[in-house]
Amino acid sequence: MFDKILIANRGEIALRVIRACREMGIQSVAVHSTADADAMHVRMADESVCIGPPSGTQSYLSIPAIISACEITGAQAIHPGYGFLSENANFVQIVEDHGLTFIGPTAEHIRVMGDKITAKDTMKDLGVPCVPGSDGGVPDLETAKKIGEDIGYPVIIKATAGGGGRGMKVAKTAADMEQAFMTARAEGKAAFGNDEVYIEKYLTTPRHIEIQVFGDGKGKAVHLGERDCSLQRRHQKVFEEAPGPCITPEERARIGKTCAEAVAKINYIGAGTIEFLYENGEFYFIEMNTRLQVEHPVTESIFGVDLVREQIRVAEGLPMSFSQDDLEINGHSIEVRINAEKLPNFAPCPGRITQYHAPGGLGVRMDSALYDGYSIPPYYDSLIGKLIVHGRDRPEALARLSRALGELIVDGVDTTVPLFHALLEEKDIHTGEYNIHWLEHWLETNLGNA
Ligand code: MV4
Repeated sequence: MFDKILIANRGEIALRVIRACREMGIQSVAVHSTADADAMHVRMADESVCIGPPSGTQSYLSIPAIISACEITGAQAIHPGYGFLSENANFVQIVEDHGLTFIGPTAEHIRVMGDKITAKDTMKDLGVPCVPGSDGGVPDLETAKKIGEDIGYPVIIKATAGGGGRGMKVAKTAADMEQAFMTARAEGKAAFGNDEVYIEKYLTTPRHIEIQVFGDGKGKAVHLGERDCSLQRRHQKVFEEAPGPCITPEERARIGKTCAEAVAKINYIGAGTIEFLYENGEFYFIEMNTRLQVEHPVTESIFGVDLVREQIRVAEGLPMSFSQDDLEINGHSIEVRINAEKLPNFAPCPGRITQYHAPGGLGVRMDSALYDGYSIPPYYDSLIGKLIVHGRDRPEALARLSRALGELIVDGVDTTVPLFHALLEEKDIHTGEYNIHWLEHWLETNLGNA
């Protein structure tokens, strides 16, 4: 059993992990940059260590500083949260080499899924349905053109080291192939030092549906249904919900079983998310994320489980506290991301919070590290809170979201709250009829967003 866990992160996710630790009787260690000395995660943890100057590279991403903080405090395990070092296979290796436990998957699983070509190969072999496309990497333009003719245009060229929308180029017709292929390669090389690319049929109007999986690392795994995260802007999710408004119980059971069996077969440990594009009733695998995701609370809400607690349990070698048959969906949950950003262009808006009041009441969860008088530093991402609501059904969740947004007070900086009030006036949001392009189209039409 762990007595003490170090959280290699900041903001709301650091609080999320500290809370799970406290409920389990485990001591928590916060790490922080000099810019975060007054941050809520530092106040809430049992102990804290300053690990460097403001820049993420020199603090939350500094492997020597974080390992040293473990040695100084006697923490036996590290929870990485999301972002920062959460999907860094090299970090996991170093953590283990120091006799510490990484609360998350193995370095090998992170490596395999971090390379999108090996991820897709692996999933395909495990029986997970994938987008039709090239068989592995595409070495040159000539081969790319041949594949384009074979699978038919439009196609998308993706950098294998990319993901989350970086290093992707669409070729609408054969005439676009040269430009798209060369650009995707160059972007992969420049951003990740890897120019390997692969090609897929471009799906024009899919939804983003992701399956939450969880493994014990010993061949047992479950799925916790899907989240629909189609409402995104520039590959940043803004509104997520579970269950997906367009997914039937039969579809869920089928794709969920496929995903759970796949990760069981590779002895996956901890939380994982298998991302799909969903179009015309079919699922197409695109990527797997080997971390706890920002939007995990919507899954927790409908299944009534604590995913962080389970992560810690399996990292300790304990079994998960539930099996597939124990998992039953109760109602509907929606999360909105409250960012310190100024509309219409979502410009980051750091600054001092003059007043903060969190909403409450039945079915309302506010995960945030804000407090009255807190100054949001300009060095990190702009997520300042997640409002998660739960209702017996989707209409009740939407009504509760509107009510809770009305109670929320964040004064002193601009936030994305007005966006959500406006979205809740939209018929398509109430009917659930949206796809991955809906939000960007809406922003252009309604806010004149670039
Ligand atoms: C695609 C696609 C259409 N067809 N792949 C964007 C991020 C990365 N995770 C995968 N992405 C896409 N891959 C094929 N074969 C469209 C996207 C895409 C997208 C996906 C999910 C959510 C929002 C998106 C916005 C634009 C493009």
